[in-house]
Amino acid sequence: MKGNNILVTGADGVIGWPVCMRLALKYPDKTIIGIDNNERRRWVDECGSVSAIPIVSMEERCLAFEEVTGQSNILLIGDSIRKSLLKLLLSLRGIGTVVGQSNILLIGDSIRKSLLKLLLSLRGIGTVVHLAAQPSAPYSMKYPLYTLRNNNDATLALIMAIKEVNPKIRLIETTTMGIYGTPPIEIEEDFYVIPEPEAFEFLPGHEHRNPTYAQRHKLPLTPFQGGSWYHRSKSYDASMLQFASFRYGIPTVDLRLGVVIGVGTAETKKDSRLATRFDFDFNFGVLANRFVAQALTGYPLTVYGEGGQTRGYISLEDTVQRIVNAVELSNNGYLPINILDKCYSVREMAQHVAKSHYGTEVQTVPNPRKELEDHYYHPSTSRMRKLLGEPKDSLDDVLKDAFTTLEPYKERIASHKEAFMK
Ligand code: USQ
Repeated sequence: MKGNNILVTGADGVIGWPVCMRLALKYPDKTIIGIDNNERRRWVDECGSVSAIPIVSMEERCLAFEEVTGQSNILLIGDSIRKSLLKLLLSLRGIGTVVGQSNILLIGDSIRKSLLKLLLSLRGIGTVVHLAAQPSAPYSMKYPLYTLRNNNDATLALIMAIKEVNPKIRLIETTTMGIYGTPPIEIEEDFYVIPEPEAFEFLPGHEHRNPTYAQRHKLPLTPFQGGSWYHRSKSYDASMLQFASFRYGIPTVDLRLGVVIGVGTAETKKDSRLATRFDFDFNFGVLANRFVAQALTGYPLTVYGEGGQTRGYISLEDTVQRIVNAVELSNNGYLPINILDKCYSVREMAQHVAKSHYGTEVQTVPNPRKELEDHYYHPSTSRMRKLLGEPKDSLDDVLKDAFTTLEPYKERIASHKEAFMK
């Protein structure tokens, strides 16, 4: 792997924290620098919910990781340290006037970019794993501007910082399968080749039969069919990544994640202080996770509308491993990879969960989202399987593990069950 250390953005997130730990264990000689603005904790709190599994602060996580593994190569930078870095930056740049500490974070993108540049250069970073985002579709429909600014500004600031510091820094971002929407065609991980019109076969010339014809008529597979502002923000990110890779030569991997489910990974289970969050509320809980939390508290599973909405699912454990494996890829240009294992409709997922937990009721609720409720969904995963390995966890493994792990937190979930539908 080129470069030295690894920067992980969104290091306090469901996926970010276990990714930091696995990278730290895999690369004991590298420092894993995780940054996070702690917003996920605030969003869920604002929605009147909590993580079903209690989580400790970023600082405590770091200390616990060191205590449990004997390794001290994770450096987590939360808001307060970010402020310190900004102050450092302001002094390095000889800025004369600072209007009070609380104003520092309100300064716009150029400072954010400068801060990132400082971080990238001072710490000798060779790879950036960009996971930071506001990831909820329903929350994004309430706060579109916030979501776009939060997600797209950060990605652009990161791209420009990399371009200016060292365009050889590898950039890995998790976007989403949702950028494709639910198209009535196979979702390839590659470019879409415009089919040759049959009629042309009979025309003189046949230039279109030359291989360059096919190359010229390849289009990126329409990444603009997402069904929420969140999904759209990731389409814009994918477009920026592709452009930046082409324009500045940044080696980029775009991991298009399906719905990530489950309660933890090998590392999060080593100690309760290493746990990652588990959300079940209307905005931040994802389908299977919500269903497990609902089943445990005797709340009927909430199938929206006809329940034919089909998505690709993958366990948190398998997701973390695919992201960590992506660090070793050696692509030069822009490489999109679909990350999911199997597809299920909402109805099928409800049946699986109900079967795993005796006595669970399934109810149909009017769909609070605008989406197709019965549709074709066939994503390709061959590139993931070839380059990043086969996922290992079955849906039954994930559900069983979730039921066992969450059992002690039933009361905690039950005391927030109004958050299931608001
Ligand atoms: N759904 C229900 N009942 C519920 C919750 C959801 O029927 O109680 C339905 C939704 O309407 C949707 C499907 O289940 O049709 C999946 O919903 P979700 O909340 O699990 O997933 P989604 O909103 O698509 O977003 C999640 C993550 C997002 C990630 C995305 C991958 O929040 O960050 O990018 O999954 S994907 O779905 O492939 O786009």
